[in-house]
Amino acid sequence: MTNHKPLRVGMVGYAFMGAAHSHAWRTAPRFFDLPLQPRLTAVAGRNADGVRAAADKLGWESVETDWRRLIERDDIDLIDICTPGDTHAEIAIAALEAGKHVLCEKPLANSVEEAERMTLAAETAAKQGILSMCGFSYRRTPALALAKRFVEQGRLGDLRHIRAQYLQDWLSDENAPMTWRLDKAKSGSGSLGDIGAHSIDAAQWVTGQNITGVSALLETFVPERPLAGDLVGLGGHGDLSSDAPRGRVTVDDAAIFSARFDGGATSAGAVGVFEATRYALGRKNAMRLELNGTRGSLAFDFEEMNVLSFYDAAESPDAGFRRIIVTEPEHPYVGNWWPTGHGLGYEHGFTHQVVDLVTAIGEGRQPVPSFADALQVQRVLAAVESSAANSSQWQKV
Ligand code: SOE
Repeated sequence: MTNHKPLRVGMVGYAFMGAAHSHAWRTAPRFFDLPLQPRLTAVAGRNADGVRAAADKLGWESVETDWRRLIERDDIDLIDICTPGDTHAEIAIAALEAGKHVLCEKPLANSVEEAERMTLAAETAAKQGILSMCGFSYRRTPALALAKRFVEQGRLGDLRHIRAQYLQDWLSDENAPMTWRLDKAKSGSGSLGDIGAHSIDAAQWVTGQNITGVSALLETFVPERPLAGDLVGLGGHGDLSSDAPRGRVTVDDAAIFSARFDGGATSAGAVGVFEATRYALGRKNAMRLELNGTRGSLAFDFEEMNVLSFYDAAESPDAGFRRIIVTEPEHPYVGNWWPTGHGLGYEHGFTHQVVDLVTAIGEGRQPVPSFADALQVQRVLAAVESSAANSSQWQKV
């Protein structure tokens, strides 16, 4: 039974991530027993009409047109940051210093410097019981959480290869219009930080190993795109007329890098290959991870998110990969939803993220991933950019 002591949330931003987080705040206490009862107290956005409409649609009790008001209000306990990366540091640090818990969308920031300041503020606030987490939601996909369980149980043995791809295709059309995700000042980077960050966090978390160095290349295939209003969403089709004003793309369209891992607490470090792109025509949200160890292999593809493929070297070689449908009650998170075989979706990762965050806050312990965990991802992102800018030279993290 969920405790009725409220956890009053103030969310900044109400686009794609705002909608996903709102769903999670509403749904978590209805399927999981939580130590605190989330309340959708206020949502903030600069456009008064837009934020009012979002509050009505997404279920928020009140609205603000300045995020600073959320931080001033004494009826808000937690700030949920669902904005582009250029505002994460200012909002998170102000919230933590005002004694508000923080959930911040990924990537943590647009630079290592910002991420370091955020992590320092988080560690200082934690001493006063003010807690924070970064929203790498794929950790809460049951199949990836099961993959981590398999690694921890030693079912793969020592890891040799870590292979991560994140493939989308919403920029394949060269006339797809500009969005904030293509403007370095807003987004910090392109495919690398937007989707590559998920692969980096997932690979490090599932394996328990951190990346220690990379060799990378970045590519921008389409340097200019039609300006089509203040598009914040994904994809869409721009003005096809050739004389439509066009804006410069200032981020990577694709990121490719090799990596060494530190071996974690177990073994010699694994080697990794990463790829993130928005031009893999036909791949819609193929966040993939494959691990090859000395006793077995695991493979996951978010486009079949309820499945985990497992190869056990102890079985006969012709046994092939086992296709595990990750919907058994003993699988992570699944027991709180539907009978076996009835799959989950993208939104469940956000609900599980709220469950884990609220439970940690209720129990007074550090939620994961912490800002420090997200800072490690930020360091990898910076190393990839540095390597790519220096003829793909090896770059330590
Ligand atoms: C766009 O690439 C995007 O919405 C990412 O920003 C999200 O983090 C990812 O979960 C889905 O794709």
